[in-house]
Amino acid sequence: MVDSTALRAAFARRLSAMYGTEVPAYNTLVDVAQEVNREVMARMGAGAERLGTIGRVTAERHGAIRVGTPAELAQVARIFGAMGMYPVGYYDLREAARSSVPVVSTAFRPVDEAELAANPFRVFTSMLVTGDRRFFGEDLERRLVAFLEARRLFPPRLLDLADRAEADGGLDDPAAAEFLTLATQAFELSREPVSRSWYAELERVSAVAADIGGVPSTHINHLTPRVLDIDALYARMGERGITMIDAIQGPPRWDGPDLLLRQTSFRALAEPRLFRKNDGRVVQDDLRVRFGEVEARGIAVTPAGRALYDDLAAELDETLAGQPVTAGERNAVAAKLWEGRVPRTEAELITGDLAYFTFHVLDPRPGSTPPADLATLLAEGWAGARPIVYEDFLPRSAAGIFQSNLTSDGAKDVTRTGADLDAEAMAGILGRPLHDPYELYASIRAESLARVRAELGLDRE
Ligand code: OOG
Ligand code: NI
Repeated sequence: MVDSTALRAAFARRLSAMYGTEVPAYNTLVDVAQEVNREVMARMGAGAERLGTIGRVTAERHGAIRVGTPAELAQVARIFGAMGMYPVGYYDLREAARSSVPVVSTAFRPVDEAELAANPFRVFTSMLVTGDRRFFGEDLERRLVAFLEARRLFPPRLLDLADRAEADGGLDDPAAAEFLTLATQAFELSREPVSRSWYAELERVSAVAADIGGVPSTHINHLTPRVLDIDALYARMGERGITMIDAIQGPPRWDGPDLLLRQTSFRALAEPRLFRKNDGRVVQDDLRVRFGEVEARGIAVTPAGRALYDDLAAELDETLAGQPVTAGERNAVAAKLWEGRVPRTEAELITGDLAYFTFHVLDPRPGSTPPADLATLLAEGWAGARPIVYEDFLPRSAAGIFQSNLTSDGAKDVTRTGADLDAEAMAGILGRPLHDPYELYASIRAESLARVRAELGLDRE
């Protein structure tokens, strides 16, 4: 029996091998990330593994896919469900992006502490909102929906195997091999010709809409390795001849704890695709939609920590509004802001309830009575704390990633009203609960605290 954890780990490896053949620059990114990770390990020793073992970090990837309809999204949920990946969080990129990104998104990922430690593979998944009048007029929506409803992204056999795997907790060897082959194939770049006029019509509205609804299949849009020092990686990619976008998104580099998520990417590469012209002739041209991205993950923050982060990001924007600054200058201003407002130690993040940690007993001292409150347990060395890794995404960075790879701004008619589509509606489409990331982190923290209290006998009368 190949269980859901093994299926997920194998799928991440298969996808990585496939994407490396399709987008060779991805392999360079993975090589450089691993080189940097080895150096950080050598420099920092055990400290380098504070946010995950080197085994986890080396295998760690996130992917991104984009689908067109609620029915397609529900199918994606079944395929990932087979691999122990569940929808977490709701991101509305229609609002977050300056240009035309008509999608709402979630991320499929493991939710338990042990599953995350075994393999945290996650896939950022976006769905086109065809009913949003700011992007699609009635006539275009009708033709778009007809096109999307006529295509089949996932073969019925793949969905059957997925359902079986989810019901039984895994698949036998031959079924697992078949499932992995079909699942990987479903995300390959298709060689089927694309209608040139249809693609172009959608592209005038949004390059993202064309990438999703202009073609008869879906594909993995990027696959992102994790690196322990993203600034070192950024510098080195330039030396390897790969031009990155001009910034690292997310929190600045500063000399306090790493929080949330920092990401950077290289621009989408021109890939050859076949187009069918209106006269029926098939020609080769290229499209720039797929890119490479890399990320450094920090500590998960609480709602209060997140509000602080959002405030600082807004303040940074205000401070720099209208000033042309380099990425380095921007980082320097941001780091200063952070130094004034974000605690510099993990202990203060805990007492200020700004970030999530798990707790474990360090020194049970049989015979003596432990203090009842967490702060004293930590201060007196009874218990220790370990940071919980941020497993999710940032809407602002996601919008930035979409944006930096659009070939045109598209057209968003802000005088029209958008379609209502909130987290609850998304859960309905998925046909399963949409997890709240904060609740997941809080419950991992609460479980660890309950273990500490039990071990120290604090719950006894
Ligand atoms: C997804 C962009 C979001 C991230 O890392 O924030 C994303 C996409 O381009 O489809 O992957
Ligand atoms: Ni990404």
